[in-house]
Amino acid sequence: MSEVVSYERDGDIGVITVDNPPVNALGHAVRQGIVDALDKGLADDGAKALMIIGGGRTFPAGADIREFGKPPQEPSLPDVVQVLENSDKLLIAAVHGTALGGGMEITLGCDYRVALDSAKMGLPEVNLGLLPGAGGTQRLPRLIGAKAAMQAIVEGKPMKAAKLKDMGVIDEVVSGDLKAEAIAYAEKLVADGAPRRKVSELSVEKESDNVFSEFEQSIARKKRGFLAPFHCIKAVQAATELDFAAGMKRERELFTELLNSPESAAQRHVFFAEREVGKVPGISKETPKRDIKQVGIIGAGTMGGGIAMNFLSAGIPVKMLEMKQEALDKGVALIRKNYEATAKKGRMTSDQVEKCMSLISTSLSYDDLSDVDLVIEAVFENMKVKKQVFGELDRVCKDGAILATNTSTLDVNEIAQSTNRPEDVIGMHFFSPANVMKLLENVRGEATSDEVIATVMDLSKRIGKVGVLVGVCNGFVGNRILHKRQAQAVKLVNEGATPSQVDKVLFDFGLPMGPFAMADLAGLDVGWRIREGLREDDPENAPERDWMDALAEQERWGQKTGGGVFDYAEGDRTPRPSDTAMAEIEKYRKEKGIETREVSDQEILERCLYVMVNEGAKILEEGIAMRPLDVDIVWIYGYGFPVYRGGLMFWADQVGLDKIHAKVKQFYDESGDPVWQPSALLEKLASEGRKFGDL
Ligand code: T1G
Repeated sequence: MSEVVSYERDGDIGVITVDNPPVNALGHAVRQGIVDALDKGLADDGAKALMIIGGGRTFPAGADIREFGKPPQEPSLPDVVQVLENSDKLLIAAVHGTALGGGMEITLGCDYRVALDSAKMGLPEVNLGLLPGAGGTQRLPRLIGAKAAMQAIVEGKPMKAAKLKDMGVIDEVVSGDLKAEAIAYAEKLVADGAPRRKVSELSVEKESDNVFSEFEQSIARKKRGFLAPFHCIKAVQAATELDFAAGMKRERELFTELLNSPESAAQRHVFFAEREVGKVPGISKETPKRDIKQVGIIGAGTMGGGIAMNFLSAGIPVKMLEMKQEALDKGVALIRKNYEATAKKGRMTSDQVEKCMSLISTSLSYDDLSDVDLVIEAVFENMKVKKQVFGELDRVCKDGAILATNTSTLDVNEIAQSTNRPEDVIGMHFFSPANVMKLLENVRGEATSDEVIATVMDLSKRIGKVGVLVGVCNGFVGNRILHKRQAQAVKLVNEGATPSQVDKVLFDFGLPMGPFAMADLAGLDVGWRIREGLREDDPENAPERDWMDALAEQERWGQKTGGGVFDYAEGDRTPRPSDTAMAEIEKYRKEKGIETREVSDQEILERCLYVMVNEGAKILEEGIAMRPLDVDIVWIYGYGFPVYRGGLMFWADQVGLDKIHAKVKQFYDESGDPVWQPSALLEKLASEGRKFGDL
C-alpha cells in the first residue's frame, strides 16, 4: 500500500485516506494508491460500505499540476473515478477543506457525498486554461443540469457546502468531527439499504436548445482571448448530445487540445509564478517577522485612503495623519463611501463596514505615531516633502517600526538615508485604486534589512495583495517598462499611425486598453506635471515637449475633462477619435518636419511589446527584478497583461528570443535610440537558444 493512501476499517465501514500534503494533489502515487486501497476495501468482507476522505487540511484539491506536460502515467484520473463508480460496494466521499478539480470529480464517482459545513467544492480547471478532465463535464450536468454545470465550470470558483447541498451535489452537511460524522452517515445509509447512485447513469437535463450559444455570447467580452471557457461549454454540450461513453471521449479530446495549448501552458505558469513571487531567494522562511498590530498612514487622500482600506479590511487598526482636520474628515468619509458601495453590491455586510470603520483613528500630530508598528506615507510625490516626512517619522516612531514610502518614482535609498534607521525603510508601491489593485511592489533599499523585507512580504499576503520584491530605479519594474512602451506609442503616432490604431493593436493583443486610453484614464496632467518638474529641475535631460504636453496645457487631461487624446461623451467612457488631438499631432509633425508613413499593425505590436521585453531583460540584468516570473506577475497584476499569455517574459519565450532580439537590433540600427540598445541578457539568451524561463 502506498504511504500516500491508506486503508483501514472503522466499524462496518472501510476507510480510504489520502495523505499527500500539502493539498492531497492526485499525483500518480495517489491515483495508484486509491485503486489499491479500493481493491483492499472490496476484498474486506467486514466492510459493508467504503468511504474516501482526505488527511490533513483538505480533501484532494485536484490533479497534480506539476505533472502536466510530462508523459501521462496510468491509472489516469478519469480511470480512477470510473473504477470508484464501478465499485461493488456503496461508496461515500467525506469532504473537508477544498475539494477542487479532480478532487471534486472523485466525489462525483461516489454514490453519496457528505461534507463539513466549512468545506468548499469546485471545478477551477478553467483558471489553468483547462477543463475538468476526469468526467466533471459529463457527471456534473447529470447532477445539476447543463446550464448550472456550465456556469459553475466556466466560472471555476469554489462553492460552499450549503449551496452545494441546495444544488443536490452534497447529500449531507455535518459539523464537528468529519470522520466520525461521515462514518455514522455511512452506517445509516447501509442500515437504510440506501440505493447505489451512479451519476453516469443519470440523464442530463438541457434547459433549451440555445442555452449554450446564449451563454457563449454572455461571456464573449469577459473571456476575450481565452480558449478554455469555450471548450468547457462544448464539453458540457456534448453531455446533452452524446451517451456517457461518447461524452467522455469528447471531453478527453477537448481536454487534450487545451493541455497542449500555449494558453494553458501560460496559465499554469502563472499559477506557480504568483506563489513563487512571495519567496525571496536568500531570505529563509525562518527569518523573524515583526508583529504588525497597528499601522499609521500619512496622507488621507485617494491613495492614503485606499491604502488604509487594505489594512482595515484585514482587521488591522489604522491611524490616519493629515495636516488639516478637513482633509482627515474628507478622507475618512471617502473610505466609508467606498465600503458602503461594496456593501450595496452585496460583497460586504453593514456590520463589516462598521467594523472596518471602527478601526480608524485620526490625528493631526506626528507624535501620535509613536506606537505604530508600520507607517506608510502617501504624500505629494516630491523628494523634499518626503524627506521632511521621514525626518518627523525618525523623530517620533518607536524602535523597530517599519517606515514605508508609497512613492512610485523617487529614490527609496535617498529617502532612507534621510533617517537614522535606513535598515527599517522600504518602499510599498500600491497601484491606484489602492483598495482594488492586487499588485504591491515592495521596494528594497540598499540598507533594508531581511527582517523588514520578510515582514512586508508576509504582510502583503495578509492584506490580500500580490507582493513582488523589486529594486530601486526610476519606475521600479512596472512603470519603468510602461514608460518605455508609452514613448514608443507616441513615436509611432508621430511617424504616421493614429492613436486609435495603436490602441486597437494592443487591445486586440489582450491588454485591457491601449496606451492612449490608459493615458486618458490616468490623466494626461499626471505625466505632464512630472515632465514639467524635470524641465525645471534638470532642463538638460528633461524630455522634449511634444503634442501630449500641448494637449495637457489645453487642459485636455483625458476622461476627467471630457477629452484628452480621445474625446468622451458625457457619462460615457468610450474613447472616440478626436479632431482636436489630431490637429495637435499634425501640428507637431509639421513643426518637426516629419514625413508621415503607413505604419503596420505588426510594427506597432513589435515596437510596443519588444521594447517592453528588452527593458524587462535590462531590469533582470540590473537585479531590479529577481526573476523573469516577477516581471510576469507585475505586469499581469499591475497592468492587466493577458494571463493566457503568461506574462511579458513568458510570452517572449513563446515568441522566441532570437526573433525578438533580431527585431530589437533592427530597431536600434534604424533609430539609434538607446532604448533599443539590445539588452546583453537578451542577446546572450538568444545566441544560446535559451529562454528567460531557463534562468
Ligand atoms: N498541484 C500541485 N501543487 C499544488 C496544487 C496542485 N493542484 N495546488 C496547490 N499546490 C501547491 C502550491 O503550489 C503550493 O506549493 C502549495 O501547494 C500550497 O498551495 C483532471 C485537470 C488548494 C485552494 O486548480 O487553488 O484537477 O508554494 O499556496 O493558499 O480535472 O492551492 O508551497 O511549494 O495555493 O492554502 C485543479 C489549485 C487542478 C487547485 C490551497 N485544482 N490549488 O490554497 O495554498 S487540475 C486546482 C489551489 C485538475 C482534473 C484537472 C490552492 C488551494 P508551495 P497554496 P492555499
